[in-house]
Amino acid sequence: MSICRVCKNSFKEFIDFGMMPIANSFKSKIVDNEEKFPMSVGFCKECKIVQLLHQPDPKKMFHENYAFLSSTSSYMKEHFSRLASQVIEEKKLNNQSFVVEIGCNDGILLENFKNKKIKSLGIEPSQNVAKIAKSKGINVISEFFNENVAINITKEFHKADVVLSANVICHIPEINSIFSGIKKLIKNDGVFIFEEPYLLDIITKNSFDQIYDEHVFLFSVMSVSFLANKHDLELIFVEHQITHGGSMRYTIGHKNKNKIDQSVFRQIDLEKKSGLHLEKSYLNFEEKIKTIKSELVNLLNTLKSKNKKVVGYAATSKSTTLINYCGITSEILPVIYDTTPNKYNTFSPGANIPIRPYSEFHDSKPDYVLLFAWNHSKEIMLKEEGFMKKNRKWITYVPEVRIN
Ligand code: JHZ
Ligand code: SAH
Ligand code: ZN
Repeated sequence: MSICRVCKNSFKEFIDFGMMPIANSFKSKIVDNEEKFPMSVGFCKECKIVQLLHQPDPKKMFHENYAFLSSTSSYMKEHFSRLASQVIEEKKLNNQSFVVEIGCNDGILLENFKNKKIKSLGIEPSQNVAKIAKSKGINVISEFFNENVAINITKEFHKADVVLSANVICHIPEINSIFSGIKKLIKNDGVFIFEEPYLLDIITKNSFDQIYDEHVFLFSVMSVSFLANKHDLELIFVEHQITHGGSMRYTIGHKNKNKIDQSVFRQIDLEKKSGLHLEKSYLNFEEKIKTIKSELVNLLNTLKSKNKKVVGYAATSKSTTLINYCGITSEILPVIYDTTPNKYNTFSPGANIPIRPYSEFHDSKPDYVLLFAWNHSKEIMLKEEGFMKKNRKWITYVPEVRIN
């Protein structure tokens, strides 16, 4: 039994993935005794949140050498540009307004506000990516956001019209401090808009590789609504997104200041119909995860015995869960190609699979390509259409193991 980070009730795990390395610890050389941490997940019946039982210290994950750069996906650039335009229009933002983003990474979202001369501030603890955002002329504080940081922002600047965050809030264990900080940071009519991988998509697509050390929570509309209420805030609007394999965008305001949109009630109904509030749904999820593992391992072993060349495409954070949970070694998968320069010539966390520059991918002439960035499959399959036609096949494992 563990204690829920949100509501302090006790909850138990439904799946144990075993010991895992830090998901984004791409290493310049193979190290003996790589540090590993237990990774198991549980469901809290009280507040309906799904969470990791243990998470490594955030300073071990987010630092001056953080491997993930937001701007590597052209689709995500368009997505965040659309989000900015939508917020500017709906909240009628102008050069008197103030926007704060929690976890701005390389500035992929805030650059859109900067271009429109709207005052903004990013909070980004990983100094290397914060530096890239700063080089774009964006104002960034390199700290971990929490309630104290929120209070300091209101003192040094002022309250915010809009606080934004994407793929960050589910990374932060001190979740109550985040929400009490938001309560203090937004103006009376201000809003907090954030988006995260959506639990219902993860369960229906069996995308268990969304579970890794950084993702301490898997949110649903039910659990976010509970969290908001606990902090005298209110979830007023939700909107599904196709990004990262299915995400939810949540809009939160001060309590009793806004009308709650039907989308919130509708989505909670759907979550209940899908059993997200029931423990047995998670036990069912566990069974499906085990099936995917055994099918993928069998497939890779069969291809190896037939001397087929299989390579990995995109050294995602998610791949660390898949590779280590399935016990995939560099003998089965000799290389992963990736477009991020700071991942070139490194070794994958745990399994030590070499990561090579994407520019070498086509020359490698694989028979099969295991797609780790399945969430960007539309963008990637379009880009590789011509290359893959030549008697090559993709291997995907979401929502099930398939050869296409
Ligand atoms: P991608 C990260 O997850 C970590 P990851 C984090 N925890 C999170 O929640 C999401 O982002 C937001 C490569 N790639 O976006 C580049 C190609 O090689 O699925 C990157 O290394 N070719 C914050 O890491 C990796 O994929 C391509 O054409 O699972 C990015 O993976 C494309 C599009 C990507 O995020
Ligand atoms: N918003 C971007 C970045 C996601 S990566 C996108 O959607 O692509 C997650 C980011 O959250 C990392 O850059 C990490 O450094 C940052 N982060 C982690 N904990 C944080 C915290 N407590 N406060 C602010 N940012 C945090
Ligand atoms: Zn709880």
